[in-house]
Amino acid sequence: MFIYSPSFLRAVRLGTLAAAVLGGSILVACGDSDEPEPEAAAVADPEAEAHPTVDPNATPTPDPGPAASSLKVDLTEWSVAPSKNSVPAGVIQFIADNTGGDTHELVILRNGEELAEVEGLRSGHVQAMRIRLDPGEYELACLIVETEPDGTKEDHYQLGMHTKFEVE
Ligand SMILES: [Cu+2]
Repeated sequence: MFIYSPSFLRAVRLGTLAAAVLGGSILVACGDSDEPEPEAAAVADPEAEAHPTVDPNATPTPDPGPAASSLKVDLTEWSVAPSKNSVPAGVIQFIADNTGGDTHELVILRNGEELAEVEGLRSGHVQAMRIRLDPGEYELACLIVETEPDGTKEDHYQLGMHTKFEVE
């Protein structure tokens, strides 16, 4: 005799769900053998595995992996002064250090396009960001434009907050 009970139904549903999840896992595992397993990904830099060649239009990811090089970028009125003017391609850590009195930002640009930024960095604050960059010519800049009480604009870029930066 068939026993029809809520607990039996639950068991059936769970069984179906388990099968669906298992099916999904198999599909993923077979989809691309180059993809690291989720467990290994957190340790083994999934971006490096998945994208061995650097995309020139790469956008920053939550974790691009450990930085191959690191530099400090001093932001003040009115200059952007990196501790190095060139670094090797790869994951680069930029440590934005606002030593000025105003709020500044550090924007990484290539051909006028914004790739990444540390925004709204207040006086005395330090914030790091990592991004994977291809070889090429970049620009580090602060793009803040303030409007003074008398209506005049204070354009940080125009006042000198930009510099060339090379990735080799
Ligand atoms: Cu600024």
